[in-house]
Amino acid sequence: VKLEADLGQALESQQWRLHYQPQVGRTGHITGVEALLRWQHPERGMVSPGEFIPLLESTGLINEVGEWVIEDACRQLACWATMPHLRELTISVNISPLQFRDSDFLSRLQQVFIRTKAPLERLKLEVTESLFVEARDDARDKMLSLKAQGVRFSLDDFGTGYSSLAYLAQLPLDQLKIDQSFVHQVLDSSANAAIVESTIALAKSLNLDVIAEGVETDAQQAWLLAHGCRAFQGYLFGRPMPAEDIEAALLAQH
Ligand code: G
Ligand code: G
Ligand code: MN
Ligand code: NA
Repeated sequence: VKLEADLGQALESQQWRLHYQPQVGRTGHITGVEALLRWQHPERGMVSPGEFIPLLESTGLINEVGEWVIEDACRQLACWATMPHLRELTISVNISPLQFRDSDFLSRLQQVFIRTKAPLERLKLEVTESLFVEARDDARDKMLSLKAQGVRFSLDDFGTGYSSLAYLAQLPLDQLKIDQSFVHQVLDSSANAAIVESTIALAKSLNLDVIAEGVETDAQQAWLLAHGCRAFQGYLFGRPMPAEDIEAALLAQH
C-alpha cells in the first residue's frame, strides 16, 4: 500500500530514470539500445519494474509515466542525433498494452514528437502479443498510423503469448524479439532450440528482423549466429546502464 501511495508523486519528484541496455550486431558493435524504466525511490532505492509496472497499470498511472518514458527516450534520440558517434543508434521503448489502448495514446505521442523533434525512424516501440488479444484492429490501426511517420515496431517476448500467426503476419512489424526464456535454454533443451530456430525462420519468411534477448554466454551467441540470428541483447554485451555509460561505450568502440 505504501509503495502504491508513493507512486503518485514519483513523476513530480523526478524519481523516474531511464537506463539503456545495448543491442549489438554480429560483430558486437552497439547498434541500438532498449530503454528500461527505473524508479529511484527516496527510501527504498531502486525499485524494480517487476514491482511497479503492475502498480502503474492497476492505478492507471501507466499512461502518464509511459508518456514520460517516451518523451525522455525521444529527447535522448534527438540529443544523440547531434553526436557523430551516436546518431545512428535506435532506441526501443516498451509500451504496456493498457497504454497503447488508451484513446489519447496517439495524440499524446504526436505532442511528444513535436516537443522533442526526435528522429522517428530511430524510435522502435516494443509491444507484446497480449496487445492483440482484444481490440486488435484498433491496435493495428494505431500501429499503421505511427508506422507512416517512420516509427518501427518490435514484438517483445515472442513465443510466450497466444496470438495467432495469421494475425501477426498482418501487422506492420519490423522485428521479432526472441524471449530470453528460450535463449537461456537454447543449449540445454532441444524443444527450446526448435522454438528459436522456428522463430528465426518465421522472421526470415515474413521479412522481419530478429533479435535474441537475454544472451549471457559466448556459447549461446555462437549457437544463435550459426542459426542465422544477427542481433543480440543480453548481459554478455552489457547490462541496462545510464545514458552516459552508453555514450562512453560508443566512443570506445570507434
Ligand atoms: O529491466 P527489467 O529491467 O527488470 O524490466 C522488467 C520488466 O519491466 C520487463 O518486462 C520490461 O519490459 C518492463 N519494463 C521496463 N521498462 C518499461 C517501460 O518503460 N514501460 C513498460 N510498459 N514496461 C517496462
Ligand atoms: O520484457 P522485456 O524483454 O522488456 O524485459 C527485459 C528484461 O530482461 C529487463 O529486466 C532486463 O534487465 C532483463 N535482461 C536483459 N538482459 C538479460 C540477460 O542477459 N539475462 C537476464 N537474466 N535478464 C536480462
Ligand atoms: Mn522489452
Ligand atoms: Na522480452
